[in-house]
Amino acid sequence: MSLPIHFSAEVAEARANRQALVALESTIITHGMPWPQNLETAQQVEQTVRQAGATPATIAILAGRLHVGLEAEELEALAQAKDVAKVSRADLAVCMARGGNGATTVAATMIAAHLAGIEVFATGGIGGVHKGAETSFDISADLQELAQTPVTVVCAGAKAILDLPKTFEVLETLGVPVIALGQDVLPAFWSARSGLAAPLRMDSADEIADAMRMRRALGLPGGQLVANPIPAEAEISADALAPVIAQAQAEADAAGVSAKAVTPFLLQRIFELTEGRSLEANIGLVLNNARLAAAIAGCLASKQ
Ligand code: PSU
Repeated sequence: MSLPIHFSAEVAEARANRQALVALESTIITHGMPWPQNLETAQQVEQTVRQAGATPATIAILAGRLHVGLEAEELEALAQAKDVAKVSRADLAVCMARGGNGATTVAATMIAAHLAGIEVFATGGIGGVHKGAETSFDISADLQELAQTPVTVVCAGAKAILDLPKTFEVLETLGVPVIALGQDVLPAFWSARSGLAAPLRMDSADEIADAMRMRRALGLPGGQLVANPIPAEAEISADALAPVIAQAQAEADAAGVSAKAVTPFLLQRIFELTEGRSLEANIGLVLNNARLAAAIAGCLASKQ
């Protein structure tokens, strides 16, 4: 059978002209942020990518078709839709075969980006090893995807709700290069500094693009994870956030929240407990990542 894939008008044109493209995910829209900031942020992220000289391709499944790039009205509808599945590698095909609607996680967005020939993807924070994983075994499929799909993912670190040392241990085991931009420590999503040493450091989009090209030349599978620190004006300090995360985690445990529901539950509770500050930080870091991803995509396109 042929793949039910659809390109938005803007993405189709960019592909025809071999212009720089940046993939964007949709779980952050449907499960990561509340209405209406989710739509406003998604629109701003797309605009930021355009201003930085690349074409945005927001990815989602609509009525069973894999959309690479959404038209403005499709994005608006998705941001308000209920009952959109959070889709990762395991359930992507099932969602499409059933004609369903799905928001793509980092893992599923990487798969779609690669199918569409897009090498760079901007998000907020990847999934990782959850606290208590030694008993729950809750480890995001995003990590395994980074090990096998050749896309450079720009994030602001792994979300600080996770067990960060274990998350980066797993990435090392899987052979995923983790590159901090412009600093020697890894960022922690809402905070610029995690206290963990960065395995690799680079200082420009050009260097990151060169490393991606070299991976390709070596025939190595998998992508790169770029950890771009949140801008200072948007940051919440790790110390201020630690008790909030602990409370949200305790509530999730008490309520028996598990599997795919954990990350959305924690993000929503942290939003409430910080009276919206965590969302402002999240928006600031996503826009910052969109800018860097567009610059990397520009470097890759210019040297093809
Ligand atoms: N970045 C954000 N907010 C989010 C996400 C990323 O700023 O909600 C989403 C991504 O889609 C990522 C998912 O793949 O969170 C991780 O979910 P889980 O921990 O269940 O794998």
